[in-house]
Amino acid sequence: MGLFAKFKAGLQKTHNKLVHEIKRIVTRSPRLDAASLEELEAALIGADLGMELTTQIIAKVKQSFETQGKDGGGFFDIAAAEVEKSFVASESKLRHAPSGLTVVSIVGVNGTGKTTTAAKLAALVQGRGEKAMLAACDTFRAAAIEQLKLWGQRLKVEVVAGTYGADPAAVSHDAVTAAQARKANFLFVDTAGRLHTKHNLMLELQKLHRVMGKQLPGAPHEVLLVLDATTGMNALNQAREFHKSVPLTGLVVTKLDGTSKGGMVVSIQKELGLPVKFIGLGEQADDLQPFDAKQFAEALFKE
Ligand SMILES: Nc1nc2c(ncn2[C@@H]2O[C@H](COP(=O)(O)OP(=O)(O)OP(=O)(O)O)[C@@H](O)[C@H]2O)c(=O)[nH]1
Ligand SMILES: [Mg+2]
Repeated sequence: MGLFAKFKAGLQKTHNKLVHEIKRIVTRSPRLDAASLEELEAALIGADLGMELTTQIIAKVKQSFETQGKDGGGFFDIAAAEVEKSFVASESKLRHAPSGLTVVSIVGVNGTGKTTTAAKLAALVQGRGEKAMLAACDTFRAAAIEQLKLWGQRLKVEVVAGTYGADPAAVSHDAVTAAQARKANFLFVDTAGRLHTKHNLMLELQKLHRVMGKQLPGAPHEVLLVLDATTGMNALNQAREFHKSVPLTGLVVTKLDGTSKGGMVVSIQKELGLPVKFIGLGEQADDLQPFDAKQFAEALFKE
């Protein structure tokens, strides 16, 4: 499947809902009057595109209809262009250490898709011909270590693990040592799920990062917060709080295939000023895709 087809399939729910509603509104009313513009606005907000961007799209649509007359296709083109433009032109690629090992820490609340994302990222990097390793730093949740090891076996990626109850910082220390010894290009660190409101757990995460930073200056080079798209704008609060405790370098939004509110990707990066680096469009190893504003915008609106 090509990249656009992947985006399209993963964003199907959001796309269907948006396009269905917009078509209904546009074909029903003979002129694009105030009431139908209001309905269009509601449809965009319903997909979590956010107030600011929605207002912008509606203004552009109004302007275009006033100058060029009514045209249903026009709406989708305008909306896609505005969505694409709204993404901060920041680097959406995975950061690279200037030389040697790059350490990527994967953080977030419980169940958002951290472990799966760590594994998928390892697969992605390996697919580019680079060597990846995984660190099982969730020593807390039952079966977390086995879960990552299983991914490791499946992907043929080495996993460095400790025992349950071990200090995650100690495991990360061992993992960095092992990854350096094996001349790995990337080490993906799977951390335990934690609520942003649990102070002691946030301190634990700070310690984990501090220990790696002492061992390898600059590490972790990338701190990715994994957000579950199906939790909608709750994710925003999680992101703000995590960012206060451990400076984030980017976002991963997972489970977009399970929501019709995929517009949250747009509003959340706008609110936080952090780049969305990857999006999760399914449960398989190749369902994690590097974010691409153009493909994303077109998958939402184009047929
Ligand atoms: N549909 C779908 N499911 C996903 C995606 N990403 C992860 N999942 C599923 O979400 C569930 C939780 O994923 P995990 O990777 O275990 O989540 P986690 O954040 O590591 O969970 P904890 O370690 O318990 O905090 C699993 O069943 C994954 O298969 C995605 O993009 N789409
Ligand atoms: Mg996990």
